[in-house]
Amino acid sequence: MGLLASKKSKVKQVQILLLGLDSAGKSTLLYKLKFGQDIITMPTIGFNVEMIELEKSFSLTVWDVGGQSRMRNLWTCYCENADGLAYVVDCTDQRRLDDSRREFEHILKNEHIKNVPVVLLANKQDVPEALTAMDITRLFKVKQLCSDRNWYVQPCCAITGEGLAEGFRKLTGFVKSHMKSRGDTLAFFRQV
Ligand code: G3D
Ligand code: MG
Repeated sequence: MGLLASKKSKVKQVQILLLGLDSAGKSTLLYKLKFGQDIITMPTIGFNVEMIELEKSFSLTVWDVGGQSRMRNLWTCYCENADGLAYVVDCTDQRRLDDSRREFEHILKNEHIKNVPVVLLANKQDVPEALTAMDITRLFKVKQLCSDRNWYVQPCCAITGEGLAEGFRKLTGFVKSHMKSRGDTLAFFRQV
């Protein structure tokens, strides 16, 4: 530990919960962000976790939790240490839009993520008939549901990567100010 500490580099690590219905594009998005590559995804059983560094000295640990209906009960187990929530919406899946909205509303009620900032990722914008970020803001009643926290709706395409870094930067900014307002910044420093 002493040897490690002597490197004197401090990286702030924050935990980001990546949720959304199955097939919304969570895993595609995570690996596009991590490796800049399209990967062929399989339905996520359990979770994927990756560290992403969009800024030096600020590292995001992103938890991509499976979104199938039988997995959704487990989402709450990941809430306890979450500093930010990224919620992915498949903007082409109008049939399940209400399911997605309901799950979103439900997870926001979790006491562990009370006031925790949220970015909704309005995914699959490459598809011509996709709902827009404005549509999602309205249909998900985001202003109302997220009135107790910072929020933003980011249009994106996990296949091309468009909008992903912007969305996660926005979330990072929110997380920083949330941590500052809680006055516990130092507790989140880890020496590496
Ligand atoms: P999940 O992790 O949320 O369950 P996946 O979702 O990342 O496994 O993606 C589910 C499917 O949606 C995949 O297609 C993936 O290629 C596709 N997808 C993800 N993001 C986008 C996007 O931005 N645009 C388009 N057009 N498709 C996307 P398959 O065919 O492998 O099921
Ligand atoms: Mg997945």
